[in-house]
Amino acid sequence: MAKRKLSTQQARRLSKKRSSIVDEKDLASEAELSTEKKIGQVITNFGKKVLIEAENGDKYKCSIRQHLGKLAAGDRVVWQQGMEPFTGVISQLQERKTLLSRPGFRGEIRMIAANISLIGIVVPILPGIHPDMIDRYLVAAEQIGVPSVIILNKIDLIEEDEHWNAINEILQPYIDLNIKIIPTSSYKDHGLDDLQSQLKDETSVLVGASGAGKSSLINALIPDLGIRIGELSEATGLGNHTTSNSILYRLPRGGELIDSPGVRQFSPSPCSLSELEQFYHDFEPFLGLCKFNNCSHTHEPNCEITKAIDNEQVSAQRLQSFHRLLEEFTS
Ligand SMILES: Nc1nc2c(ncn2[C@@H]2O[C@H](COP(=O)(O)OP(=O)(O)OP(=O)(O)O)[C@@H](O)[C@H]2O)c(=O)[nH]1
Ligand SMILES: [Mg+2]
Ligand SMILES: [Zn+2]
Repeated sequence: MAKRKLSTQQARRLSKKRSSIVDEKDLASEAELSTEKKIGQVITNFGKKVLIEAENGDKYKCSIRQHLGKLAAGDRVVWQQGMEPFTGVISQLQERKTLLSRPGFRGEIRMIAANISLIGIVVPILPGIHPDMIDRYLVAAEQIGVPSVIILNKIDLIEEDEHWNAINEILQPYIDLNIKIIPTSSYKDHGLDDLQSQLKDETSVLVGASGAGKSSLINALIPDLGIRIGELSEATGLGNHTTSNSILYRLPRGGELIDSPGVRQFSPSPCSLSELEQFYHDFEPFLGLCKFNNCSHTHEPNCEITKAIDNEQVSAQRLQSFHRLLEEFTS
């Protein structure tokens, strides 16, 4: 049977029916899309659709042409408006400058944020600082060539000077690596100005364990965010407590900030021993000096890295995290 052309009314009725279905085959037909191609930015993912922000600031729920694969918060795209209000179809992904991702349970790649220029590792005082987690994010940041800062959060929970001493001791290797540490508390409005100036004009992502206080920091940085989260959850049908998908926000003083879901354990992409060594900059002065050129810095004789630890030139904790990563990558 020959294909019949639909009347506008029929097409509209059909598109209403289709709006609950999200497969590529159910995308609005070409005739229902505006021919004008526009630029937009992915705000968040939900189901198989994404919420994008158009250049004028309006948000659109968009389907994605299948050949594009998945999109991440921060991606820049070309899209066309659909017939239904505030809907559209993404037809093109613009070049991704950077992508932070992590391996998922089944070995698939889970995208965290795209086009980022800074990673904010949120480390809470309570339940405690986990240097291994910091090192894992530092490695991931090195892998994609993006600088990091450490956001020492919930400092309202520090009561005694001794507690500060213990914290400083844990953080000393990062101070020595010239990584900026920003103490913050969204409860006590502490360090937020400093954080805001670090994030200004960057596209940053906040990462860290679940409950580290990432979303609370974003709430504190963006005064009318409560309202915007309401708008977002209305548009996506998602709740707004534990973060389940990365979401991009615009900072009032400039810059884009991506909130990401907390993880129990973060893993960078697996890499070789010699690559991993390069990401530990505190090992740098000693690399290539061990007796064996494939020295894993564990049991080998004449290992310059273990000597450096004995001489307190490198922290033992850093070598431990290095070994744990190496073991994970090779098992
Ligand atoms: N004491 C203290 N508690 C805080 C602070 N910021 C957040 N919290 C608490 O920490 C808990 C987790 O905060 P969230 O902001 O939801 O943490 P998150 O990192 O976004 O967590 P996920 O979305 O699960 O990754 C909440 O109970 C907050 O009330 C702070 O500055 N000080
Ligand atoms: Mg959150
Ligand atoms: Zn060695």
